[in-house]
Amino acid sequence: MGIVNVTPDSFSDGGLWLDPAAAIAHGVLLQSEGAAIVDVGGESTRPGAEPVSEEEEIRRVQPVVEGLASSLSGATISIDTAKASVAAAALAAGATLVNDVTALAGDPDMASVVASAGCDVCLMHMQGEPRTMQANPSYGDVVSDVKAFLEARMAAAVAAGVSEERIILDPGIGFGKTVNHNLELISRLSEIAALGRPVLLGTSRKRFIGAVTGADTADRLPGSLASAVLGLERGATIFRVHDVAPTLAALRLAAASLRPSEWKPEGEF
Ligand code: HH2
Repeated sequence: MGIVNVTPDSFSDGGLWLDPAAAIAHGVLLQSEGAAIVDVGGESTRPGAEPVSEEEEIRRVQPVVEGLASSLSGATISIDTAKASVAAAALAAGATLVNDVTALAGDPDMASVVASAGCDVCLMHMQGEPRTMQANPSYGDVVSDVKAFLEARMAAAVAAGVSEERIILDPGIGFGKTVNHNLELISRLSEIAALGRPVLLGTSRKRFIGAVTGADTADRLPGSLASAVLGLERGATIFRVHDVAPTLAALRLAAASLRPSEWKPEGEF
């Protein structure tokens, strides 16, 4: 999953793809590098980010989703939003996956938008809300707490009419978590994978990588690759990343080493 942030303030690429044509071109590039999913977001969720109105968010993402729908061949378009109206506009414009960092709990209308569209949905764990989530994150056992939350949100989604086979789960790296919480979640990701749904891991360039390696945002690719490889080994199957080509290369090598008998030349990952 390649990231296209149509925002002025995203933590690593804010302002780069605000122009719809530039955002569309970037999504096309990410697909050419091997992304199977292109995730379009119009509101930054970085710690401390200010909320964006729904009109402004739709204004940012709708032309990009529309443009990608006619420019991408075969890749899934994902909309990264917590707002039902934004999700509905993006689904109408060609998106088929709703990536909701509030796991359908942020907007009372989101579950019904997803259920009636019959689209795929990613349910992510977050403690608190972006403006304040890094103030003092605390858990009993972070992995058990995140797992219980995801299980409950999955049950709520199914109760609202979302089919279970459409659900992707995400521990929400960096969302209301200390460095240690993030490391623990990666280390024990298999416990989340045991819920039986595909697991999405979003570690790309995040702050905990800087804390461990000392690298600034622009220099966090090596740490991002290490976390993706570890995540693969522990059951993640979708990787939300800024740097698609190097991530795919690292995952290909890791996957081939984990299952040598399944590796074939020219094989699709
Ligand atoms: N992380 C970010 C945004 N959306 N969605 C999912 N499912 N999982 C994540 O880990 C995740 C996410 C934050 O990263 P980014 O989009 O690069 O920055 P920003 O929120 O500042 O736009």
